[in-house]
Amino acid sequence: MAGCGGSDDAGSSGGGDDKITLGFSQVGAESGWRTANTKSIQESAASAGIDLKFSDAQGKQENQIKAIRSFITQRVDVIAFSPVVESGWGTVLKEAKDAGIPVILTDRAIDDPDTSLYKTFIGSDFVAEGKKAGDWLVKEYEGKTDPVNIVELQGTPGAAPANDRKAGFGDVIKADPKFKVVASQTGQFTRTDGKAVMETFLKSQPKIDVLYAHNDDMGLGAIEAIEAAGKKPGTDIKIITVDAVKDGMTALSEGKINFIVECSPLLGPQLMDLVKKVQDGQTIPQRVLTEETTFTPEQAKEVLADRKY
Ligand code: GYE
Repeated sequence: MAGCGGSDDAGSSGGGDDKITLGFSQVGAESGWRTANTKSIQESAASAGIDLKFSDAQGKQENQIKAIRSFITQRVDVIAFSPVVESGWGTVLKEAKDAGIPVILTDRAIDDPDTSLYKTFIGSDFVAEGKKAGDWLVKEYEGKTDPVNIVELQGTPGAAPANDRKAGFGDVIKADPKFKVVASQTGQFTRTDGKAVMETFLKSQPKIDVLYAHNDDMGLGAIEAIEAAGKKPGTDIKIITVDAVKDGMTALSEGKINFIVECSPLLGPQLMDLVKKVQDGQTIPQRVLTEETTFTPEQAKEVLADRKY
């Protein structure tokens, strides 16, 4: 198993000490958000005195399923994971349940209707994030009647934040027919793909007014493509992204991005708290929502110096 980052006293769970062992399966390292999320989880496990077995799935569901099975075999106390896609978790989570190991969903949801497969889901409301992006756009073009051509860079296909950010945004803009999503494709939440797909959009679309990218990294990649095409990001093409990581906030403060919807990756402290409560047999809420805001370029300038990630 590709485990690293935790302590190396493998197999100690259930042994002499009363340290909680947490098996955590991470999506990968696709974005600035993910890197900050991993750091938050590793640091807060260390300071909470939790023995973390960390596994990086490199973007593959099959690796996550393998990691979860390995955590079950190792008899960890609690399993937490950030599901790369929404579907296909029933079998392995049933195995964890049968083994009596509680599971916590972190960051991303699953679509299984059986909520007894996990104790809680901690993370953002991605539909609300998409709506905030749409609300900004509606305001920005208030009173105007000309068509607004939008291109969309979607996250990983099948991932909750990709599905929900698309849905929330679409829900808001459909109220006004001047808004047209003329092209929408996945950029896999990465800078490289964001850039490559934006290049094809720029070639195939005669007029692009707005780019909506499901995360900062794809938006940052797209900015490179826009500049290479001799256009000014933020002016010739307005850009909305989600996350608010430092690189995104920097581009926002420079006017290259126009609006960012925040999605906080700092889930570690709350997760460790929930792990302790679950281990303790306490009842915890089925859903723990992350608190988030939005940023304009002016607001980005104010907070940029203190932005930790
Ligand atoms: O927005 C994106 C990352 O699941 C909320 O995954 C997370 C998303 C985040 O790759 O940058």
